[in-house]
Amino acid sequence: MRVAFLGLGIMGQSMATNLVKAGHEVTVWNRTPGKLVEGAAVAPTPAAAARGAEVVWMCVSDTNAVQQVLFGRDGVENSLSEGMIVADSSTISPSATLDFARRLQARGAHYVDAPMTGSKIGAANGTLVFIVGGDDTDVQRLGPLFAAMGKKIFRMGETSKGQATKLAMNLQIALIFEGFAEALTLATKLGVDSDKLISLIEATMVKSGVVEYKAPFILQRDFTPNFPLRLMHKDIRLTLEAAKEARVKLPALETVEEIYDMASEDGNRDLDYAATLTLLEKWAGIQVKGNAA
Ligand code: NA7
Repeated sequence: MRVAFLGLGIMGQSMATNLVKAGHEVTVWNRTPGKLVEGAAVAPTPAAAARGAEVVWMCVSDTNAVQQVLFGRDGVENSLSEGMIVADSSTISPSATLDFARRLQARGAHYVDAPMTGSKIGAANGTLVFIVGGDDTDVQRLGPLFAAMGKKIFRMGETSKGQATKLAMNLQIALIFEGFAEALTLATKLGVDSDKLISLIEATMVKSGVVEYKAPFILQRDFTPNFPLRLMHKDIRLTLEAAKEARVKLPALETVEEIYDMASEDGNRDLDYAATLTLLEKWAGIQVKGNAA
């Protein structure tokens, strides 16, 4: 398929690469010039990338970035064509997604929200899990592209339900990780060996994919970003905004947001969100260690 891929960040770069590898005709655009994908053409603007494309796929930071890419100067809006599908893998506001979709649909284009989970490693290996909202026929048309970038798609309902679900998923990741980080901090302060604690977690109902994924990085004190703290912070804010719009109270997430505020002020924005642990360690006056460290 002829695909315009907009946004070559940590995720987008690998996703576009996998589309090329699967034989699609890809044109890429990135706000800051100079990012390339081998085998893909490069366009100077979103409008230029989208011209003649069957599908425009976005993967940019946040709601504002998607708005810019679609409706800003030289945005995708200028190159819409009847039947074109605009797919968005950024994690953004569900209510803004509905607004964007309505504006594009009024011009004959189709909109699919397809945020994903799987981090940098999933994007690189083509094993992302897509969480999708949109029309059945559109999602089916995108099938070969989903297959090139991911291992599974979950259909959550009509447009914006992918984004709504993604927020509900990241809410859990943030809280599960926070629980793990607080447990490690307390156990360390009380003299418990972290490797032994983690073995116990893995053998009991406390185990989780989040702990399994993050534990080795923490034990090696490797906080290079698989999922940067600044983006999880953004998702926490989005989730609290969506909750406010829906008149839902999320007290645990409100507290975790404060921890992310402080971890950001501490200079950890561009590290992995696992670096929130370092704040707890600082308060406790300890450092979590494992044999791998
Ligand atoms: P990154 O690595 O932070 O990349 C973000 C991308 O978004 C990058 O290409 C940025 O371009 C682009 N960006 C940021 N702001 C804008 C605006 N205003 N206009 C156009 N493009 C912009 O993020 P990830 O790849 O890890 O994640 C992307 C999304 O997937 C995000 O929503 C996650 O939560 C999930 P730059 O190179 O800075 O010019």
